[in-house]
Amino acid sequence: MHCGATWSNDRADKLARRLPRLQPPCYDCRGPPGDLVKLIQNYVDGRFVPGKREFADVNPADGTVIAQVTEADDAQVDEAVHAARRALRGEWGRLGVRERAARLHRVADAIEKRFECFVQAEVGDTGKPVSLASKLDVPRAAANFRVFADLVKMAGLESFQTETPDGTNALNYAVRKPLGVVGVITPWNLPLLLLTWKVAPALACGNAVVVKPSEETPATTTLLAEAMQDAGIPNGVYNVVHGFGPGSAGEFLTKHPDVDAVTFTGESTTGAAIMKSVAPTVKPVSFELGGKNAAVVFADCNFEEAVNGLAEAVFLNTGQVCLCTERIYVERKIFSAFVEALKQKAESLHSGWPNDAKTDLGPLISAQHREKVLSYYRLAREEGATVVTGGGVPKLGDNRDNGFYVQPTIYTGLPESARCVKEEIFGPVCHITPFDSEEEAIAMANDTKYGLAASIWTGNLKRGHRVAHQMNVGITWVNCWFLRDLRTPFGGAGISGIGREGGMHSLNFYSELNNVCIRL
Ligand code: NAD
Ligand code: 6OD
Repeated sequence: MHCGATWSNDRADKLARRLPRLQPPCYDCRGPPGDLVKLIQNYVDGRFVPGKREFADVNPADGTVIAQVTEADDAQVDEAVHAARRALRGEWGRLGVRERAARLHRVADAIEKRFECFVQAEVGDTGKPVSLASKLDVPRAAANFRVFADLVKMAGLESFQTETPDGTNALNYAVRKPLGVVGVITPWNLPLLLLTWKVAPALACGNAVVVKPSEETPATTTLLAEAMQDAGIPNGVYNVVHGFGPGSAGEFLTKHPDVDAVTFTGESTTGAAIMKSVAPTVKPVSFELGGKNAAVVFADCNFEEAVNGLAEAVFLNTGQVCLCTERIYVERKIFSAFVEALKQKAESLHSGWPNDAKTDLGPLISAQHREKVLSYYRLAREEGATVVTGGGVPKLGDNRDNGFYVQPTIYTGLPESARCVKEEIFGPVCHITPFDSEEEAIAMANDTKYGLAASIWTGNLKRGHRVAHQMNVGITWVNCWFLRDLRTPFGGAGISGIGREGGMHSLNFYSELNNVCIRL
């Protein structure tokens, strides 16, 4: 299985081969190499610092504890925010855009230098296949820094020469300034990719950040601190506080009066809680939230391409990508053949150890998340679904049975009102429904509160455009999935998000524009 995000797999393969192979563990924040259980610490003002309490970092492939993580209390979050504020008043605040961009390229270099270390840290925390972390997560982290470094140097701003009816002339032009201290809160599914997707443009615009990674995946966020040091990013510009959401580092950060903006990726319900937290201090927010994404497959599609593309869209990262497809609508003429072909694909996927190059499917992130996914597997049966394949836990015959694997699963036969068709499951699962007309397919695809992504599979490009324009989502793919130029807008409609990031949209969120008007 491969992922076509951003660039071709050939290029990612070449990059992976060219980069040095370092042996993990190679990051200081985990303590001396050879320790069985490492300590992942907070990173404040350029130093790794312990906290008063610790929690366990678990490897989802076999349920073992691989590290202890220090939880930041409110005093440490406060320290991190003040360190960020001081950094804005120091060297970082005085750097010109060219030098800032040069340092962001150096962050990308530092990530590439530690390529294997990042891959292993991500694989250990998430259980995702090493092939995926090497082709998608880590190359995209470096790419995020390079893209925004280049973009910010090129970014022009509006200017207007104005003449009023009474003959007064004025020149208006905008000046881009940083927002200040940005709180960044990220989820566990693509930890490094989604973190750097926000940190890179925030730093490109001259902000300082305090980041709170998911409690499930603290490692690569912490390792990034070493890349920041290597790249000459001044102390206090990048700070990491570990912990949970409510009553912990997440909530302390969003409520902090000296945090100027919050950028968040995660569940829609968490987005709603964060909106409440930031309301009293009126902070701007950017939210990338959940999805219940649809695919529409027309009978005139390239059948093999559609089956392969949707196998990837349903099962990549064990279905734990916000853009994954959980609802597939297939034109009735090809419905049975499509269901059978996708079933064969699902059954051919290898649920292996994450570090085995042949592994297609890793575990889910945690015991708790597996229980959630399995509760939907049970619910689907109660709601009357036909189980095409899967629906349970695989028997793997070794320590993986202590991990959090589930079977890739396909259902048919549910009404559109069923909870399994309406609610985000976030596992390797989809429901397939037949349709008879284009209008019916569009209506069913749009019948959701979410609005993140959709894909259309057709040999008729005119139809592709027509249907794509009617999808109520932030991104629609035609005959592909998860392929995107990073300069384009990314975000969700409905409860899938607020605002757009990507390219200039990111730069505009992470800066304050000051319109200067000069009377001529
Ligand atoms: P989550 O919302 O449970 O947690 C995300 C982060 O928010 C974590 O760091 C968590 O500790 C923190 N958090 C939780 N409650 C908080 C609170 N009250 N205040 C402050 N911080 C809080 O999400 P998750 O389970 O980590 O990730 C999966 C979800 O993320 C899915 O719904 C998925 O669709 C969504 N997601 C969306 C996108 C996107 O781009 N739209 C990308 C990835 C994931
Ligand atoms: O590719 C990206 O930039 C992005 N934000 C992807 C989101 C994936 C969700 O899990």
